[in-house]
Amino acid sequence: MKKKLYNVAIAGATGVVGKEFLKILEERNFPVGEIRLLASERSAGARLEFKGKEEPVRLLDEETFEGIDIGLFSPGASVSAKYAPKAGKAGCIVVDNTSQFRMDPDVPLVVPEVNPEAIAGYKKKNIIANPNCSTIQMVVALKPIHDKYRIKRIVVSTYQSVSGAGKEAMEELSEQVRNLFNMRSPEVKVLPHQIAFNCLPQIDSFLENGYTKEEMKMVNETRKIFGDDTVRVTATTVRVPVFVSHSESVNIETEKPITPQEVKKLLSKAPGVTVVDDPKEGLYPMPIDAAGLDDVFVGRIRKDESIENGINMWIVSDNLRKGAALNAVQIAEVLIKDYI
Ligand code: NAP
Ligand code: 3JM
Repeated sequence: MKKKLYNVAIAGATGVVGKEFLKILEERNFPVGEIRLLASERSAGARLEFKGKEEPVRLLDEETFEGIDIGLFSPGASVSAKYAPKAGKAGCIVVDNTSQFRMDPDVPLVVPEVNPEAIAGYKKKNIIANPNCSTIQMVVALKPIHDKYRIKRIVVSTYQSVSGAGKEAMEELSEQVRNLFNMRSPEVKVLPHQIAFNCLPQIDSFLENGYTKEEMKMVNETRKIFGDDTVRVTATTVRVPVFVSHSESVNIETEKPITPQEVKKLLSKAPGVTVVDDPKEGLYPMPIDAAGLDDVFVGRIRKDESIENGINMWIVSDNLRKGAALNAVQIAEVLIKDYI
């Protein structure tokens, strides 16, 4: 029997997430029929390689999504707001990477290792939301612990790479480093302050409550994905001068007694997780090792000695892969296997 092929559109194809989509569809041999690459007028007419062939980039503005089965979207929140519903109405199932629809009660927010069953809810709008990169890697590591010990509270601090802010932020870090080594003053264009040799405790904009939008994404998305509003979450999100992979220091308090040994055992069997935890040998997850890989890496698993049932851990993952494009392609894989 001939394998069924699916027509796929990538909105934001020329971005860092968009290019990762192309790589991952090819690597995982996703059954693509037509591939339609979409971006703004800045890139319309450019070409990108897919499966050894040069494919043209078209203007998203004129797109009707007629004949497209799956839309992988990462063109920014306001652009998704405009085009994802249009695509959905035309019968294209959109997996959207922006924050636009994540908290919409009619849109499922999915991490396939954690809540694959939620995908069934896509039919209302034909849109499925991909969570924020920092949320994804944290919930992949915490879900097995929550299921067994019930997590009451999560305190997370992130160390997020510049690729999370797109291609221009990556160029900004390179340029600032070059300028500083050449005795020139670094230029600040995309990120709120100099990022070279610095840390910025601001990702996305500030809200009335003193938190950033990125921090509140971690709070609200975690609860929606766990389907549990009683989990208390508090976050501090920080941009660091790393190109790819986000790191997180995560502290959890559980209802049931828990030990680091139990957590290590549980996580070494967990889907999508690799435990790297041998401090005597200097082994723990680091962004340079996780970049380009699929798993969520967990180490520094130890008891929080300040409370009764507490654990500290260090979670690292490639934000462009599991944190964005890979998670979305995994959702599309479940869609074609179980739904369409
Ligand atoms: P990027 O490298 O700056 O790329 C942005 C992409 O969007 C480019 O392809 C750009 O096309 C396209 N674009 C921008 N404005 C557009 C418009 N008006 N119409 C059509 N296309 C437009 O950014 P990125 O890192 O790939 O991230 C893109 C978006 O994905 C983010 O804004 C965010 O919402 C989301 N994101 C999600 C996650 C996640 O799910 N975890 C992680 C990172 C990012 P041109 O080449 O024409 O400029
Ligand atoms: C990651 O256009 C925008 O406002 C996009 C900002 C953005 C987001 C977001 O809010 O969609 C940049 C980088 C994200 C995200 O994953 O939440």
